Amino acid sequence: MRRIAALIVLVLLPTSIILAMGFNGSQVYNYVQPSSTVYPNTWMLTLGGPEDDYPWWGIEVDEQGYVYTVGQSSSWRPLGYVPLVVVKASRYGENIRNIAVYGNGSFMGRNLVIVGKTIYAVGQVTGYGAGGTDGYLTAFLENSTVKFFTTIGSSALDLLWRISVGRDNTIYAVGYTMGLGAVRADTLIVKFDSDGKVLWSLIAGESQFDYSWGIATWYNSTSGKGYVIVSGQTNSFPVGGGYDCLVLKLSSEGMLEWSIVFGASELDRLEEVVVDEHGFIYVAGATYSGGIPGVLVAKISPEGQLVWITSFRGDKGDAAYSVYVDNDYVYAAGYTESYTSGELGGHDAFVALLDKNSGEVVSLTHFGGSDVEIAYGVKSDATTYMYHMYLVTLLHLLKAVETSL
Ligand SMILES: [Ca+2]
Ligand SMILES: [Ca+2]
Ligand SMILES: [Ca+2]
Repeated sequence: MRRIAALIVLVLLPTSIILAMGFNGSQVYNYVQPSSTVYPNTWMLTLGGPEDDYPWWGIEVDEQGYVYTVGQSSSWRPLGYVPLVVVKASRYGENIRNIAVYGNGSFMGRNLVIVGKTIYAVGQVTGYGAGGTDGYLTAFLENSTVKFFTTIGSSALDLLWRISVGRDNTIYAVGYTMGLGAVRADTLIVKFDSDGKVLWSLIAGESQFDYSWGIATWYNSTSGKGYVIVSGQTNSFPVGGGYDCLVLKLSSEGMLEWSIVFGASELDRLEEVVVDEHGFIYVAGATYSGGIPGVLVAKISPEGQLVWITSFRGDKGDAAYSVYVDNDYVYAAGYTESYTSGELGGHDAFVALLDKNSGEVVSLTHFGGSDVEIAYGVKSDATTYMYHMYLVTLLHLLKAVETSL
C-alpha cells in the first residue's frame, strides 16, 4: 500500500437526535416455518411487510443462544424514513424482540456486534453528518435506550460496512469514502472507544477505486499486541486485472503491518474476513470468469502468505458474502444459481463447509424457495454442532435458519 494516511474526521451529534423503540411481530408479517421433510432440523423466521425489508451482513449469536440480525425496513417507518431494525430470535426461531432506531433520515443497518448488553451497529445514514450519505456507529440497548450515535464522513459518499470488537471493548469499523481526501474511492478504517469517540481513523488506497467490506480483530496473547485485518477489492494495484482481492493487516494503533493483493484476470473481490485463535485469516468473496462469478475462499497466514485458495463455480453465478471459522471448519455463505436441485428455486442461499487445513469443500447446503434467497451472514455454534445463517428475499426482513450438519 503506497499511500496510507491518518486523518481526523468526525461529526459528533447529540444522542437525543435519534430515537429507538421496540415493536413486536404482530405489527408486521411474521411467521416461523417449522422443520419439514424438505428442510429437516430447520426453522425459518420471516419478518417483513408489504414494502422491501432487508437484513444485511450482521448476525450475532449471544451466550444464551439468541440470534440477532440487523437490517432496514421500508414497511415500518416511524417518522417517514427507513429505520435500522434489529431482530432478536430465540435459538428455536421464536421472534423475541425487534428494535427500530430511527430519525429524520434513512438508516441502513449493515452490521452489528453485541458487547455485554449493548448492541453496536454500523451502516450509512442520510439526513445527518457532513452531507449526502455518511457512515455511522450507534450503540443502543434492547430496551431502546440509545447510548450514542456518531457519524463519520464528508460531503461526498461515505459509509461504514462492517464492525469488529477489539480489546477493552474498542470498536473497529470499515467502509469506504469518496471524500476525506480520497482519490476516487478509498478504504476507510475507524477505531472507536466503547463510548463512540473516534480514537483514530485512516484512509488507504491509490489512484483508482479501493473498497473494503470486511474487518476482523485478533489479539496475540503471547506478544500482547492487537491487530485489525481488513478485506476488500482494489484496482489501484492490479496483479491479475480488473479488481483484485485486497487484504490489509494493521496494528491496533493503525500502523500498516502488511498488505497483499491477489486475483485473476477479471473481477475478484473479498467480502468478509475472520481470524482464528492462531491468527490465521480466512476471507470469502467472488472471482469472475467469463463474466460469471464463482465462490472464492482463501486462508492467509499471520505473516501475509496465502496458505490456500479454494474457488468453485457451476455453470451459473455463485458468490460468497460471509465467512466464519470455528474449531473444525471454515463456513462460507452466499448465493448459488448452479448448485440447486429439486423443488428449490434457481437462486438459493448456500452454506459451504471447508476443511480449515486444506480448503477442501466438505459439504454444501442450499436453501430457498422459488424466489431469490441470499445468505448474507453465517455464524456457527460449534458446541452443539449447529450452524445459523440468515437469508433475504425482496419482501422479508429476516429468514434465519438453523440446520444440523
Ligand atoms: Ca458524506
Ligand atoms: Ca483510491
Ligand atoms: Ca482480478
